[in-house]
Formats: sequence, C-alpha cells, structure tokens
Amino acid sequence: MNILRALLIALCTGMALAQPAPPLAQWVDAELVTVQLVDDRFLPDKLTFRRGVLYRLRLENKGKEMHEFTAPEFLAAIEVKNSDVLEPGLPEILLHPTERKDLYFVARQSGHYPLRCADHDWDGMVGEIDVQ
Ligand SMILES: [Cu+2]
Repeated sequence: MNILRALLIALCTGMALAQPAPPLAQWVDAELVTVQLVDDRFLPDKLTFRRGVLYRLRLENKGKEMHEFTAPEFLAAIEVKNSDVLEPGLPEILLHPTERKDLYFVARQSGHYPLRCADHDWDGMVGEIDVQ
C-alpha cells in the first residue's frame, strides 16, 4: 500500500466518524429569510420562524450607520451553525454599512423574543421574533 492511499483511507475514515448535525447538504437548502437594517429600522421588524426548520437569516445593512442585530434571548435559544458570524463574547451580529451576513440556525423550541439594535434602540430600532 503506498503512502498516498494510506493517507486517503485515514482521511475518509476520519470524515466518516465526524458527525455534523444536521448534514451539510441540508444546510444548503435552508430557508432564506432576509432582513434589511436601515437608518434606523429593521425591515421587516417582525420575524416568524418555525421549530425544526433550517434557516438562513440574511442580514443586510442598507443604511449609512453601523447596525447591530442584538437578540441575546433568541440567540441563546437556537442552534447556530456558523457562530463565527456573531461578535465574539456578545449576543449580536454587527454590520457595517453595505455589509451582509448570513446566520444559519435551527430553532428547537417555540418562544417570543425581543430584537433591537444596541446602538439605535433609543430611536425605535427594535423588533420582535416569534418561533412557533
Ligand atoms: Cu442601528
């Protein structure tokens, strides 16, 4: 057996043992929901998700200011696939003007959660998230 073949087998065995859940193929089909962040509103400002459904929540900053998708209770209650999109140590997603970020997640429990922009909630940049 040559070294290359041995390496290939080791690699494949390692891949088979790794158990991503849900499988990557399912995340490709995640339901797309788009929220625009403008100065100073979420559009839309009422979001509804269903339990057990894989979502790709697309956040687009269409404003001239920096905005945040701040939702600590919601983010703590869902399974996030790509936690690297979150601000380190903070329960939020930060977006500079023209920036776009996708949050892949699945909700396992129903609930009602507040949404706000940490910078502009004083100006009414708030919303609601429902998981049914
Ligand atoms: Cu804001």
